[in-house]
Amino acid sequence: MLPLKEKDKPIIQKLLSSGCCARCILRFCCVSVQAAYRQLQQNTLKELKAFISDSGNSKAPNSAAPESTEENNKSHDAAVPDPPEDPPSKRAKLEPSGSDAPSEEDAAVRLKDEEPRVCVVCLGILQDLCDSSQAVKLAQAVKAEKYEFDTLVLSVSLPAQLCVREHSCWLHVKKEVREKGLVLDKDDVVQVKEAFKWIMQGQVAKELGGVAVFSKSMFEVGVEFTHPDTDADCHFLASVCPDCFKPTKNKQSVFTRMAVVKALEKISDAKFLKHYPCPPTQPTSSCCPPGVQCLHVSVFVAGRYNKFCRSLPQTPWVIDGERRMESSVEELIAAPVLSAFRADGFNFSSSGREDVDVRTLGNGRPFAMELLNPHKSRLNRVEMKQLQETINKSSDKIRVRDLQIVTREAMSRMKEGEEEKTKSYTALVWTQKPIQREDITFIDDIKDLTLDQKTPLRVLHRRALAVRQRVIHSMNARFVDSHHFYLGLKTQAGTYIKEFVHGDFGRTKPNLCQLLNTDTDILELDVESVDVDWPPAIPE
Ligand SMILES: *[C@@H]1O[C@H](CO)[C@@H](O)[C@H](O)[C@H]1NC(C)=O
Ligand SMILES: *[C@@H]1O[C@H](CO)[C@@H](O)[C@H](O)[C@H]1NC(C)=O
Ligand SMILES: CC(=O)N[C@H]1CO[C@H](CO)[C@@H](O)[C@@H]1O
Ligand SMILES: [Zn+2]
Repeated sequence: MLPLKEKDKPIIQKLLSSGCCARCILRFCCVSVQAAYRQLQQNTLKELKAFISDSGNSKAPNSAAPESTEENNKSHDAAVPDPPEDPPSKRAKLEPSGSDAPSEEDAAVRLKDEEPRVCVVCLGILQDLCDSSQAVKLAQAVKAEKYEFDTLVLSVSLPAQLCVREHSCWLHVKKEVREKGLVLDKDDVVQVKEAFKWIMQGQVAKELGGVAVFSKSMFEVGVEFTHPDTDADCHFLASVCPDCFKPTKNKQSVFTRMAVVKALEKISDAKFLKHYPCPPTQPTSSCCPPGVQCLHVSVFVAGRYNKFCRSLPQTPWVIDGERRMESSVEELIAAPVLSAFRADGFNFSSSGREDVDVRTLGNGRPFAMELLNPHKSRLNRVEMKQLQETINKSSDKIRVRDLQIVTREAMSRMKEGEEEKTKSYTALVWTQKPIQREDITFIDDIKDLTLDQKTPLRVLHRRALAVRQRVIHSMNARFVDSHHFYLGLKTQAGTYIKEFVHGDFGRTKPNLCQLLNTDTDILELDVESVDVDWPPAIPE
C-alpha cells in the first residue's frame, strides 16, 4: 500500500492527467518511503488510479471536469478496472472513435495505453531508465572499468531542462493545492535524483557483488542523463534573466543546471507561465541511455629518491617546446607507480629539488605523488616492495625507498617548515691558485656562516630579484690535489651552493673565493642528505 493521504488525491488527479509518471506523482505527494519507488511502476500506477477512484468516486472526476478533454479521457481511463492489462481490446474500443484517418490524438491515446508515455517531468528517467535491466547495464559499465572498491556512491546528473519542467509541474500543483486550501512545501517534493538513487543503488550494488552503497565513498559512479530534444526548454530563461547565463570557458552550454536553478529562483510565477507551458509538453522520447563515468578519489604515495646521474632533470625539461633530456626523475618514478595503481595521471612534488647535474645520495629526497583516479587504491606490503623493486630495476639513474601510501594532509608536512630544515652537500671544488693541505684546514672551523645571496643570475629569468640570507651551519674540506678539494657543507635549506663556491660575480657574500683568496669553481655537487623526517622510514 502506498502511504498516500486524502489530501494527495487532487494532486494525483492533476498530475496523472498532465502526463506525469507514477513515480513523479509519488514525488509530488512527498512520499519519502523508498520502497514505494522500488515497486513496479505499473503497480504504482494501478494503485494511484485505484486510490483516486476509490471513496470519493464522484469527487475526483468532478475536480477534473474543468480541465482539457484529454484529462477527461484519462480520468475515464482511471475508472476502468485494470486498464493496461488488455491493450488489444482497448485499442479496438478506441479505434472506432477516431475518424477514417487516425488522428494524432488517437495515436497519442493508443500510445499511452500500449506503452506508458514518456513522463513530462522526469523525461523517462524514473520510468524505463531505472528498471532492473538498466541496473545490470550500469553494473556492467562499472565492471568494465575494473576498479577495486568495496563501497560506492552513485551520483546523478540530470539535464538542466528537468528543473524547468519540475518548476512548471510544481506551479501546476501549487495552483491546485492553493485552491483546496492545502499546503505543500516545494522542499518536501522528493527530487528525481533521490528517487533514482533509491530505486537503483541497491540493485546496482547487488549486481556488483554486494558492495556497500554509502552517501560518501572514495569511489563514485556518475550517471549522466541528457535529453537533446528538450534542451530548448531552458532558452526562454536567457531572455528573462540574462545575468544568470554568462559564458564560461569550460562549459559547452551556458544553460548549466546551476544557472537554470538560479534563474528559476528569480523568475516570477506569472512570467514563467507566460513563457512556458504548464504542465510541460509531452516529450516524444525518453532521455538517452545514460553515460557512466567512474571516478576514484586520489591516492597519495610518498617516499624518498636517490638520483645517481648528472644528466637527469627532476621534471621533464622543455625549452621552447622542445624536450632537452630524454627522461626525468619524476617520469622514472611515476611510470611504474601509475601502472601499479592503474591511475590516469599524477602530480609530483618533493622537498626541494636538485639541479640536473646534481646527484642526490644518502637517504634520498622526500617526494610525494598524487595519483589521479586510481583504479586500484591499496597495495599491501609485499606489493609495495615489489613496486619499489620495479622502480629500482627500471633504471640505474634512480632508486626509491620508504615508498608508502599517505594521506593528503600528511603530504603537507613535507612542505611545511622546509626553510628551517638542513641539507648536507659535498662539492668538488677547483681552485685557480695551487693549494696545499694546510691551506684549507681552516674551513673545518667555520661555523654558522651567514650568507647574503642575491638571486643567482642563472635563475633570475624565473625568480624575482632579492637578497636572501642563508646560514651555512658547518663545513669540512678534504684535500684531493693542488687544484681540487672536496667541500662538505651542512646548510639551511634553500642555500645556493654553487653561488657560494664561485661567488656569482660577487652576488653571494661572503663566498669561497673570498675565503680562499683565489678564484674557485664548483665541478660536481651531491646532495648527501635532506633532513626532513617525512615520510617515516619503512623498516626493511
Ligand atoms: C596538481 O596539484 C596542484 C597543486 O596542488 C593543483 O593545483 C592541481 O590541480 C593538481 N593537478 C591535478 C591534475 O590534479
Ligand atoms: C631500492 O633501492 C633503495 C636504495 O638503494 C633501497 O634502500 C631499497 O631497499 C630498494 N628496494 C627494493 C625493494 O629493491
Ligand atoms: C485528447 C482525446 O483523446 N480526446 C478525446 C476524449 O474523449 C472524447 C470523447 O470520448 C473524444 O471525442 C476526444 O477526442
Ligand atoms: Zn516521471
